[in-house]
Amino acid sequence: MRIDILTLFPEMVRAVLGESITGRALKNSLYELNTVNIRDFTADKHRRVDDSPYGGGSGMVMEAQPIYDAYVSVYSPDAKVIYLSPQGRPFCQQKARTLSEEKHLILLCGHYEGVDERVLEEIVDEEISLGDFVLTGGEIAACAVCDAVLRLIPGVLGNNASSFEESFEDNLLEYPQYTRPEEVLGRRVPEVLLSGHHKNIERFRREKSLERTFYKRPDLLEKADLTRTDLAFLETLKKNTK
Ligand code: 4FN
Repeated sequence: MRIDILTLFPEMVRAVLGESITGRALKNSLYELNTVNIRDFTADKHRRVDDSPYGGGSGMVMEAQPIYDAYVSVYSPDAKVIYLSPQGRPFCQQKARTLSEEKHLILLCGHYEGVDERVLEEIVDEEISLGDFVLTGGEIAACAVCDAVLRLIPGVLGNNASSFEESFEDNLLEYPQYTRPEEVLGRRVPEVLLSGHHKNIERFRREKSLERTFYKRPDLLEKADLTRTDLAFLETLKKNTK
């Protein structure tokens, strides 16, 4: 996969994706990352890329021309162009999955009050939002989307990648994790995890996953892959809640 990120802050994006697992994958050429500084495409002698909005009002708007020229410089016929925007569809794991199958992504990050609508109409295939809050720019959202997409690319996570993935793809929250020592601050590891009884451990973890999802994110249960045993367990939770 090739990813081009059109941004006013290329160092910010490289700093984030250059670390940890996405950084290792970049070194190992498991994907290509190209950050494009929109300012390099300004036609203005003072290197300005923003101007005041037609119709008046406060703040500045990113001009169409530098963004369009930055886009042309990285365009390929395979490219899918994504604008990170609060107006986009909320990002989700299913979207990360489908994007991980693309050959070429071009991500556009906005700043100031936003981007001249006409360049968005011309180049954007899809708008994606990270969530309902105000950001100063689209870069952090772009990095989050890249992180979610890149870890799905074969080889990026390393060996036991597929088993790691399975645990997330059933749309349940994770069960609690514990590591040595057996007692911390007077709190012991649940006995079943020390028992070596694999069937019981599996059942304990599944029930904790279901319980957490039920109490903390009941909305996720609608999308979850549930067995009849899961549904029966959820019924006992509902009864205890009443
Ligand atoms: N944000 C809201 C309403 C109006 C404006 C904003 C806002 C950065 C260029 C967009 C924000 C949130 C999630 C990109 C927010 C995202 C952005 C994102 C983003 C500067 C213009 C702006 C009602 C959502 C609170 C600023 C709501 N995911 N404007 O944040 O780019 O991707």
